Amino acid sequence: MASDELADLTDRSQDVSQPVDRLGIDEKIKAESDYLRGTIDTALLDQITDSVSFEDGKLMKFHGVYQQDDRDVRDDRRRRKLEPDYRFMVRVRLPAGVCTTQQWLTMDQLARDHGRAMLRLTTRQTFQFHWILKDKLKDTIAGMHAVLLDTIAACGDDARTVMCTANPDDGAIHAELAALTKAMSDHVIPRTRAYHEIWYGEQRVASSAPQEPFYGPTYLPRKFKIGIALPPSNDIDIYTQCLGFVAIVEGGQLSGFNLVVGGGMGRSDSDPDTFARLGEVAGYVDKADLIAATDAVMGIQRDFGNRAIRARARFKYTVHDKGLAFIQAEIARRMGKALQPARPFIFANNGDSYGWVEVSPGVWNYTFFIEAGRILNRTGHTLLDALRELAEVHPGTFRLTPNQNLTIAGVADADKAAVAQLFARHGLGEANAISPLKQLSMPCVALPTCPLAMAEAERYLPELVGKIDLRLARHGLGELPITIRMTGCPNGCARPYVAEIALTGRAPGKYNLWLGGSPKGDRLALLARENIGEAAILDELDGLFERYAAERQSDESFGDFAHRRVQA
Ligand code: SRM
Ligand code: SF4
Repeated sequence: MASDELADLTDRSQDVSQPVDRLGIDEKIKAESDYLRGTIDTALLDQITDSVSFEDGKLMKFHGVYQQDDRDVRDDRRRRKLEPDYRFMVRVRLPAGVCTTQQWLTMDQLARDHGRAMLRLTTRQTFQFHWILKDKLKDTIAGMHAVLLDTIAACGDDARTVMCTANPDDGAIHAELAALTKAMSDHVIPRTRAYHEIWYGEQRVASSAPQEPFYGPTYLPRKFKIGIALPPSNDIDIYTQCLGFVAIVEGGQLSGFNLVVGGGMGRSDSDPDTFARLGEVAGYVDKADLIAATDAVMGIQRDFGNRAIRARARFKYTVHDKGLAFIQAEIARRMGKALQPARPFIFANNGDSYGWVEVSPGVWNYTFFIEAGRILNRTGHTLLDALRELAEVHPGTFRLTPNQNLTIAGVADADKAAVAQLFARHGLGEANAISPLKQLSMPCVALPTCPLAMAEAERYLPELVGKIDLRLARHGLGELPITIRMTGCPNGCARPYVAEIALTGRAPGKYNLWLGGSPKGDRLALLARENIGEAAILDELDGLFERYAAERQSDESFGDFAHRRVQA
């Protein structure tokens, strides 16, 4: 790297504690990428391998594309001296999880054409396609462009697709928030034309304008996550976002937002310097200042985030290391005005509102449980087909929820029965007729596609939930709502560390057991047992259920009780 480029890397940094010779490899790759172009264009044409180079793989994340391989066949292929079964995961940018029916139909078709006829709804309200072959990537991405969807910054060291409460009672406020969420998402994505050149085949045009006026050549130190919550719903788990906005509604109107800064889940079992952290309320801004506040906070992370140690590069560590007072002062300096005192708000829970909810007179939303967010046809339950059929006639929209479920939004009174009949015809009439524990269960993807998975999650949690339900029933607790989340590794993609019961993968069949998050998502769970298998998990929970049934204080949630017990 030339010395002037190295100087450029620190141009934006006012933090003198980051000498240039200690910058991580990712900083070098970004700086040398020609604003995210790398050699992706030629790598896509290379027919010798189904993979791309390490550097292009890193850069493709900024384009919403991850190189993976089928881990179920990895060992067999290695034995047969074959290269891994390389595939790509493509993640869509879908602000607020709002999807038109036209967009849904396109997603459906692309999944059928290139993604083994399945879609995955994620914990951040978007679609993932798995199993895409390298030579189908352009078709997939150009295909969604036709309905104004893209994958820009769905991953990478930039601001991800922005989340928003999916299914509040007030349809008008949701419409305003969803529009603000979309505007914010469009504002925070990279400006480089690399995406348009690589995926849409546009010609590069010479320009003297800066390619990345905000981000600069090295983007952010790490990914950055933003979400807007509309109380009393905390479905987006605002305390786990890098930057959260709590919508404040006064006199029936949206007035502004409380800022919550510095949350994050990712941690490593082997590195005690990494930890899950809850965001802190920093103050209030009027709604007109939403984008200015976002720029200020992202600017702080761009300039002060740790670019030398990637494991400490998330914004939560910047907030932790610098302190809230410093962050508040920097926001004020960058915005040219101080944050106002935070306004009161109350969260009720972090789950979804299942079933029918009337959002304005005569207009309804229907939210239903989707196991692990996986949309496909199974024998007797043809979910993919059902949603295509519905998308062909539904005049409203579909909304992806932060709990991997789906809301059919904007159903007229007169159409409710037809929607119910359609679901019944596809074997989905009883989608929500499941235990409260199952309704509040959420696994990450894990095996076989996630390269970081150490244990199963999506393929195992449903079975385990069934066994836990039997234990609950034994103690007369079958109707108890408890959030339970499972991840295949400690990274926390299902936001486990705020769940009442959480299991994070350590090794095949082995998990750490965390207990005592709150049903509102505002408290971290505590590590109760390490590296245990199913029998020990069930024993531990069974004992706790027994004590809860006998000793709980009135109205005490299971999470509150478990927190008391583990702390004691
Ligand atoms: Fe995640 C990485 C899947 C939400 C923390 N996450 C990954 C990768 C891309 C693995 C990789 O780096 O190669 C996983 C792809 C698996 C696959 O085969 O699809 C993956 N993360 C997911 C999804 C699909 C889980 C799901 O079941 O829905 C979620 C996609 C969200 C989206 O639409 O953008 C997903 N990931 C999250 C969340 C939850 C959230 O953001 O609300 C977290 C915890 C919050 C946070 O960021 O602190 C999360 N993912 C991580 C981390 C740990 C980051 C850290 O701070 O250390 C990694 C690993 C990394 O980035 O190095 C990771
Ligand atoms: Fe993969 Fe770990 Fe995220 Fe699960 S938590 S999807 S195993 S990175």
